[in-house]
Amino acid sequence: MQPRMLAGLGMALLAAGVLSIWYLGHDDGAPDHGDGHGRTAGPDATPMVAAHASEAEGPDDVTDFLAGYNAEYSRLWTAAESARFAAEADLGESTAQARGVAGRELAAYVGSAAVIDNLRAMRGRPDVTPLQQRQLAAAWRLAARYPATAGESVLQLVAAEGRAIRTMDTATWTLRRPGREPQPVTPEILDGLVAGSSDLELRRAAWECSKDMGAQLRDQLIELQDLRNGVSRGMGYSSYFALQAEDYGLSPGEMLALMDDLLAGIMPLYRQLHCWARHELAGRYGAPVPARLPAHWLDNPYGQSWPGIAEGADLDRLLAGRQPSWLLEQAEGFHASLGFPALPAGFWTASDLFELPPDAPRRKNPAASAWHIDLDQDVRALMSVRADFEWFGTTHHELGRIHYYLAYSRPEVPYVLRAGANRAFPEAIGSLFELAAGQVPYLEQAGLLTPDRIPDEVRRLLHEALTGPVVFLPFACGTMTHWEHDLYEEELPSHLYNARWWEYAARYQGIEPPAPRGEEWCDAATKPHVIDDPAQYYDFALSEVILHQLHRYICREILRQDVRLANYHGSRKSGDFLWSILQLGATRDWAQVLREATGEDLSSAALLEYFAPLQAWLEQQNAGRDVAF
Ligand code: X8Z
Repeated sequence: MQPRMLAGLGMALLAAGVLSIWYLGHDDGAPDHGDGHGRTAGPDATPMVAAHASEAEGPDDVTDFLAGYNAEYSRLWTAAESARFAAEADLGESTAQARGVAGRELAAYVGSAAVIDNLRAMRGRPDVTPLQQRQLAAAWRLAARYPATAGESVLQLVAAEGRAIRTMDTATWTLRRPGREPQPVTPEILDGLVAGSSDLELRRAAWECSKDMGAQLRDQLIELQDLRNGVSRGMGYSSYFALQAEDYGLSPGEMLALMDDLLAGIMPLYRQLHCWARHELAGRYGAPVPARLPAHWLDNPYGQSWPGIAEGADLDRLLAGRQPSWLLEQAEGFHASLGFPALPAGFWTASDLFELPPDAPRRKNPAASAWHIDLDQDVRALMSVRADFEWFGTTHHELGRIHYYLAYSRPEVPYVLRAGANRAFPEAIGSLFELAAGQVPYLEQAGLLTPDRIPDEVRRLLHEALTGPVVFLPFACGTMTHWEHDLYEEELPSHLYNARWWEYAARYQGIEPPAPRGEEWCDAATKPHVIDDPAQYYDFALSEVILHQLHRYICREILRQDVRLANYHGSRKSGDFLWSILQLGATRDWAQVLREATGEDLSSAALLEYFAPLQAWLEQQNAGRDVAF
C-alpha cells in the first residue's frame, strides 16, 4: 500500500469516530416499540394508510443479493450500535476505540466494491419489484457516503472530516473586550455572560468570540466541499447536497422549492414576531429600533432560537415531589393508552435512564437518546431523567421514537428499510408526542395541572414561537439549507462563503452581523452541522412541519379538539392512525404516506393554525409599525 495510503488509513483510523455515526446522521439511532402484548404486529383497526403492496417475488439474483445484504447489514449494524451505546454510556478512550472499529466495519461493508458492483447492476432493472427497488436505492445511498470504489478520495475525506471535527473539539475560545486583557473562556462561560446581559459591548465581544473558530475551519471546509462533492459525483449524484436530498426522493431544486414554500407560509408570522422582538430588544438595550436584528442582540449566535426575550411559565413546579421514574411510567402509560404494545422487558434492563451519582466510576452522554440496537426488539434509551418539565416532554419524545422503531420491526420490513419514512420522521414522531405531553388537558389528566395553574395561552405560544419553529424555520429552511445547497450544488467559491451566508441571514432571518464580516472569517463553519452533519439540516425543520400536520389531523378528524388544547391519552383511534404510518418504516414514499394519512401535501398551514392566536396578538402589538425587513 502506498505510504500516502497508509497515512490516509492512519487518519482514517483516527477519524473512525466520524464513521461510527455517519450511518445515523444526526438521528440518535432511535429504536421503536416492542411488540409485546396488546396490539399485534399490525394495527387493530383498519390501517388509515395502506402498507406497501404485497409483491410477487422478484428475480432470484436480486432476492438472493438482498437477503444476504440485509442479513449482513443487520449483523454489522447491531455490532456498531452496541459499541456506540457502550461508548455513550461510558465515555472514554477504550469504548470510543471499539465504537470506531465497529462503525468502520459497517461502513466498509455497505461501501464495499462488491456491494456497489451488485447495486450498480441491479438498481433500475425493469424486473425488480418496487420494494426491492427501494432497498437497492437505500443501499446505494448508504454506499455513496464512503464508497470503496472512490479509493484514495474516501480516505482523504475520512481524514479531512476527522481533522475538522478535531479542530472543533479542540478549539480554544478567547474573549476580547476593548481595554481589557484577552480572557480565555469556554462556550458555557460565554453563554453565561450573554444570557440576560444588556451590555451590548460584552454581547458583541462574546458573539465575535464564538465566530473565531470559523477562520480556522475555513480551509478545511474548502477541502470538505471538494471531497464530498467528488465522492458523491463518483456515485452518480450532481453533488453531496443531491445525495442527501435523495432520502426524500427530491432533487436539489425540488428540496429548495419545498423550503421556499414552507418559508412563504411562515414569513407573515415571522415578520410579526421579528418586528415585535426588534422593539422589545431596542427598549431593553436602550437603542434605536433597527430594521434588522443585530446578531449579538440575540442569545443564540445563529439566531435559530430567541430565548430570553419572553419567558414561558415556570412549569417545573408541576413536577415538584415526583420521582424521575414516575415520568417514565407516565410516558409509557401514555403510549399504552393509545394501544401501543408494551415495551419489551429488555428495554427496562438494558436502558440507562437516570442520572449517575457523583461518585460513579463512569460518565455518560447527558443528552437524551433512543436506540434501535438490533433493528428488531433490542430497544434502549440513554437518559438522565430528572423530575422537571423538560424531562417530562423528553421522556414522551424518546419513548415515542422507540415505539416508532418497534412498529416497523416486523418481517414485512427489510432491515435496510427499518428507518423513518424519511430522515425527519423519527424526530417528527418523537416531537409530536412531546407536543401532546405539554397540552393542558393531558397535564390536568396526569394530575400535574389544576385550573388555577393553567398558563396564559398567548404567553405560552410566544415562548414556543421564539424558541421553536417560527424562529427556527427561517434559519433552517432559509440560511442553512440555501447556503449548504450553494456550497455543494453550486460549488460556492470560498471567496464568497461569508458574503453568501450574511446575504441569506439578512434575506431569510432579518439578521445582520454587528459589523461587516469579511472573507477572512467563515461564520457558516461555526455551525457544527456544516462540518459534522452536513447538508441535511432541513430535517429538523421538516420534522416540525410534519408533526404539526399530523397533530392537526388527529385533533380535527379523531379527537375533535382544539390543536392547542388536546388530550391524546386513551385515544385508540389516534394510536391506530399513527401506528398505520409507523409500521411502514421506509417501505413507502413519505410524501404519499403523508398525503394518504392527512389528505394534504406537506405545508406549513397546520403550524400556522397552531400559532394563530399569537399572530393576532402580534398584529395588535405591532399596529402602526413597519414589519418589513
Ligand atoms: O442538533 C440538534 C440536536 C441533535 S439531533 C441537538 N438540533 C439542531 C441544532 O441544535 O441546531 C436540534 C435542533 C436543531
